[in-house]
Amino acid sequence: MRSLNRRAVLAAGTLAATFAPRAGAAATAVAPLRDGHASATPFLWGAATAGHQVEGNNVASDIWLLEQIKPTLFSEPSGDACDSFERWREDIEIVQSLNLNTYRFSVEWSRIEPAEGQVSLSALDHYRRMVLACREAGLAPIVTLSHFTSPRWFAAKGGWFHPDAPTVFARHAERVIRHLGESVSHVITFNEPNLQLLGEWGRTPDPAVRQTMTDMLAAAAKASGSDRFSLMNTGDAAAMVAPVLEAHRQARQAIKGVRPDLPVGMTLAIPDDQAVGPDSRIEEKRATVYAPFFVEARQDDFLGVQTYSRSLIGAEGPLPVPEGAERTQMGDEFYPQAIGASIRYAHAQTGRPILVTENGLATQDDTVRARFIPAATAAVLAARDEGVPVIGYLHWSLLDNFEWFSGYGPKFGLVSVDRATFKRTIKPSAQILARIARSDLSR
Ligand code: IFM
Repeated sequence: MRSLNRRAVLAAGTLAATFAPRAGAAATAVAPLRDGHASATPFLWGAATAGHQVEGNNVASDIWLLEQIKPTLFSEPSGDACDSFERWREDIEIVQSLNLNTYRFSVEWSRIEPAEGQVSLSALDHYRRMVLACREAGLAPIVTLSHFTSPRWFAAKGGWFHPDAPTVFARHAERVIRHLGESVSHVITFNEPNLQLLGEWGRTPDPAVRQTMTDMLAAAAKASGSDRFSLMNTGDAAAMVAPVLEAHRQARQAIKGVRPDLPVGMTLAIPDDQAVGPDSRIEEKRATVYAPFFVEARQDDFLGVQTYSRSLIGAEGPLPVPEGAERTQMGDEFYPQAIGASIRYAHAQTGRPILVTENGLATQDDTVRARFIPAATAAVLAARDEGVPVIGYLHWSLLDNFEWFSGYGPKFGLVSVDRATFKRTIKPSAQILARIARSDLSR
């Protein structure tokens, strides 16, 4: 079970800006997004990472424990990841060198609050330095508060199912924004809170994976001296929607209390769903997987859309990737134009400005990424030209990083990372994105 595909595990049913000027310039205030329209600020061209996937040694987090415990569904532990907790300045310099104006990263709650109520000012200072360094480099820093991981103590209390979870998360959100200050460009409360619903919809769980998941969580609970261990996108997916949306609401309110001008949103995993045949179950899927989140997103400043491929939906549910189609390392169909349809759909459903917070593919062959990027960005810009308020495109990912259950096998990065030395090497496909960004920003 070396390379467990994240989607396969999810399907098992148990896991369940403002643009600041270039270098040296002072940070500017964030222009508010006007109702339903993108602000007049430049298009956000960027790359994204998440703390647990790049920082390394995120030892107080829930997922770190699951990687270590027996049995585990993780093919390997995250370990040092890309050593970005130390090398973040280099990462920011790379983003800047690629003509991009935005860096999306996440703050790790378990570093900021490793034990309940014990706040690490040193960790908060670390992330504040990152935000300020982005601004100094002319980058808009987009901060994600919850990118799957939570502190281990939070999971051991029942995670998002604990009645206090929304309040506790909102307190964390307020603390982060107070400390990171005026330079944050946009805040994402939750990354893909609909991922488990998406993975499970219309699929029959693999009983062996389901059993290992149950055993892994039981072992983690025991190791934590608890009778429960619950994290984002595990357990009863439908039951988790309400508490997570309540946490989002409370966090948004807390953030606005500190910075009323700061754009707040969440991100959703949205493939380009395509109906096949007259009895396609596509609307049923949409009602289950996206609709509750869209309702809430209508109150947000923007919606983050994360698209990797298309999904064909027939009368029985999801259909396999068409025979003979080119596939990525994750088994998805190579289908870069998908992002155009998901942007239009998400905007039509919410009326909100859309930020492409993730888009990309896993491939060992960078020439495939070099074909993907022009086609995907062309689809985004075509939607923008049609009048869809798309405010940016952030490629996933800046670095070849830790791909959850699949470990270090899948290569999503614009930049490769030597696993022994952490040396970063910019791939040719990154220069293609750099050229596209420069040409668009200089129009
Ligand atoms: O690596 C993940 C990321 O953490 C969330 N969105 C999908 C990416 C690729 O699977």
